Amino acid sequence: MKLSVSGRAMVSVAVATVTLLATGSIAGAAPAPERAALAAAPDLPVANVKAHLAQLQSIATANGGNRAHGRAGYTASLNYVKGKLDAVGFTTTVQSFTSGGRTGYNLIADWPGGNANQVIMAGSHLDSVTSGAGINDNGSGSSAVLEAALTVARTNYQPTKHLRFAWWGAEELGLVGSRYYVNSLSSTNRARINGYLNFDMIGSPNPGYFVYDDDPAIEKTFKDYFAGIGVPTEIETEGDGRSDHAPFKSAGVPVGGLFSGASRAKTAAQVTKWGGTATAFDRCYHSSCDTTSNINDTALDRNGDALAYAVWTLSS
Ligand code: DTR
Ligand code: ZN
Ligand code: ZN
Repeated sequence: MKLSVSGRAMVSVAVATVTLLATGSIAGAAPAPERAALAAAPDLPVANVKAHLAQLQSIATANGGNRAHGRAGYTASLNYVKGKLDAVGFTTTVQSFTSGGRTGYNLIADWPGGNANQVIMAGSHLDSVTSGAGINDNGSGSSAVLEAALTVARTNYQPTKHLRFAWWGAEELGLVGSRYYVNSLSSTNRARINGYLNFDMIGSPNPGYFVYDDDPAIEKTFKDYFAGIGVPTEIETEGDGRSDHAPFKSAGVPVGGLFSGASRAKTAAQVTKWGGTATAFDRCYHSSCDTTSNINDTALDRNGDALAYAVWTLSS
């Protein structure tokens, strides 16, 4: 399937400078509760997120059973997401790269407006492994980020900062797409990014609620949200370097994100905390059974709403 844009694509990133605080924290990040007062984030309709997952499942089923880098299922997934965003006023850019002898694509979507010198990004990888549809890994993150972007448009949210959303290619080959994007930014454009929020596996069937402990302000924003709904969280400890926030962190961009668990087993203490069973958080990790039946709706709902809360709070 052809991309709905020419294969040749450039990243167009606004040009200005921004100074990150010495601590690397988000410039001007007030304590989350105050910011939350400024930006009442809307609820992200989980039914809409699940509808995107159903589309990604159909795409995988129609394209050899996967949505992997360099395959028709990935291109169809990108065209689905891009079509939704183009229809509601986002400025989209498709960035191409090669990996493993195949062409890969990142999709970048800018919401017009906001201070170009202070960019808040939310992203997720759109590719699956070759063995399956990749609905939890990572249709869950991609669909929640898409629904957050569509909610920005639907509510005509006009934040102080500039909002940019991204769907990465070839994460499963080693964070290839996100690293290509970061390395393609000028130092000026990179410094403009106040924060990057990553969402990779947020609907695991036996879920845990893990918050990345990288940037303190971003971490606190997520923890405030979950405290507000009475859901305990833990620090994400297995992910350093294991998802698309890593290239941003290496470049000095404040990062954060959410994770509901992969092949590791939930401990007895975590079962007491979160329910579920003392088995893998996601027994279908990188397997053919990672389909639409491999999703916990409550985890998808809670993490999607936390995503929206963080985007609204950190961009207000
Ligand atoms: N590397 C991711 C899955 C993954 C494993 N541990 C973490 C921690 C934080 C985010 C993601 C992950 C993948 O297979 O796509
Ligand atoms: Zn994976
Ligand atoms: Zn993943």
